[in-house]
Amino acid sequence: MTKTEQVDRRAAIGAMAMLGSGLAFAGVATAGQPEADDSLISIGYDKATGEYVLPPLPYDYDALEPHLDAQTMRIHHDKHHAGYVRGLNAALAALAEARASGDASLIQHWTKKVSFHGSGHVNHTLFWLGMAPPSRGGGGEPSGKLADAIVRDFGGFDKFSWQFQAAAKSVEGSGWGWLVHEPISGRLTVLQVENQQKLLMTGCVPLLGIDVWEHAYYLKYQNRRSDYVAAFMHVINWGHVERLYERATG
Ligand code: MN3
Repeated sequence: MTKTEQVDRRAAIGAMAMLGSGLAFAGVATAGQPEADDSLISIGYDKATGEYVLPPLPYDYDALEPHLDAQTMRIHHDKHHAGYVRGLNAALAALAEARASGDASLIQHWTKKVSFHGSGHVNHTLFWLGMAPPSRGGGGEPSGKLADAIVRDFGGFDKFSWQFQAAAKSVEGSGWGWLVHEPISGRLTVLQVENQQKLLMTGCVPLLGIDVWEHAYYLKYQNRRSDYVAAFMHVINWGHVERLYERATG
């Protein structure tokens, strides 16, 4: 890797941290192997090679059945998420070349690609970690500080659940529903993100996201996005979301 590429990577990491929240994609001991306590977010980057990497699914492809089917999980993780990782690494290399060439339109093109693929990588990494099979703690309701904050900011878990699902169901086109921590006010809020990153509020820390691109549900649910969103609620890994919240609020 050239020095320029290294600088670009650092810049991109910084940009993703702002965009995505202060998530540091660092601290990977071995590609694909989560470190003990930091399995939350640090598994998408390999410091040794300086490349972003596809983190392994933290459970089997069929572990979220019947809510999320194995075929969808396999294609979504192995093909779609892998495509974002590949796209991000490629876009950063192309961006370095564009900068060296001084071609402003190419720089603009590849900068947008870094934002899109980089956000796709962050989103999917958090998406997998935000779910767990019911036999391993998926579903139910949060506890602790996060539960208190949900009562404070939404009026109760049921009201949060309704708002989160309503937001996810009504994203226009492809996108995400996110529960985020807004650090200026210290409040929780729900955002609708289009594509991978549009309509995100800068600085917000993503805690829980549901992918509502059709590739996330169409094989099993076809046009019934509402049913998919309702099913997702049964596999939320609230323990993971609570850890992200505690980290964000220190
Ligand atoms: Mn997806």
